[in-house]
Amino acid sequence: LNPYTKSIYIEIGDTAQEKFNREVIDGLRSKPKRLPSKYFYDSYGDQLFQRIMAMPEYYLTGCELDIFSNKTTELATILTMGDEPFDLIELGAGDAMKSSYLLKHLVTNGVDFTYMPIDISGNILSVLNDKLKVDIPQLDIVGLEGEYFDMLEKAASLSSRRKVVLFLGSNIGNMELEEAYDFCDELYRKLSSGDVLLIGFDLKKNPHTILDAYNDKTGITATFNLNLLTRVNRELGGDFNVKQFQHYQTYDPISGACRSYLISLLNQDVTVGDYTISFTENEFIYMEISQKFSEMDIKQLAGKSGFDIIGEITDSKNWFVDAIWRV
Ligand code: AVI
Repeated sequence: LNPYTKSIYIEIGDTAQEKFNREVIDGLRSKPKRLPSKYFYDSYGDQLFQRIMAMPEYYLTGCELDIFSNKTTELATILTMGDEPFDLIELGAGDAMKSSYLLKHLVTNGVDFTYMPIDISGNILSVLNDKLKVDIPQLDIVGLEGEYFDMLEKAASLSSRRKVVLFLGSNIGNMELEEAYDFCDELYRKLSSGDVLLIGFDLKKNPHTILDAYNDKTGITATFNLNLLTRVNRELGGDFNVKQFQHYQTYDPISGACRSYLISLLNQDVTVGDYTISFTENEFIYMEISQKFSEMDIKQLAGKSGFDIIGEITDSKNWFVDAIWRV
């Protein structure tokens, strides 16, 4: 992009589809090639991720579920901090499988709060709304459809109550470390003094356990990665031959980076819209990072972005932590 084109983008504003197109083309034209994993989640990608979460190797969901279902009172005590009413905002709520334990507990105990799930998908929000209306009829719920930070501002404009923000599932791990720092920084700036963030981190552990979670023998994770090529074909006029790419997963115990790649199995040209992208045999596309953290990594992230650490709840295996930070 030359600066002139850039300013036009800013002036007109990208639609979601234009942004997807721009990020895919930029990624495929960069060296090394890469694709943003945030685009994994079309409707088939959503289904595949549900299947990943149900796989025995993918321990993350079970660990955080253990925290939410068995340490609910502890969680509620730290988050509510007395009787003051608050807004409970969940970033990327999905089906709220884990948080619904907390929601039920709070409602049963007569706590005054509004649940505000934020999701980019209006469809997911309406399914969630219908489900929660049945499961927890007394719950006060306001769904916010859009990007996290835009919707956080919206939430602040709707009410001046204290905010408790949930960011679960080690979604923070899908950001490069720099991005994770920027993200926490921005979150800190969007919140007010006394607001609380509960953020899930997958911890460093036996490298085999981690690698197996992302390299399942059934090939669901491989299909999850390859599905982005299919999505590019369908939505951006691409002609990837998915059979000519192979999923490759790595985990580095020193940095804690668990990374996925798609390897081109031969020399090939791929067309996406107006662009032709050439691959050499064995060239890779870097697809996703799922960063794993040490206690020290987490402390540094909180400290650098300005948060005070007020609590930490781990699962029974000590594999996953929900950290509680305050502004
Ligand atoms: C959503 N996110 C936290 C998942 C993870 O563990 O990084 C996405 C995922 N990628 C492959 N398997 C699961």
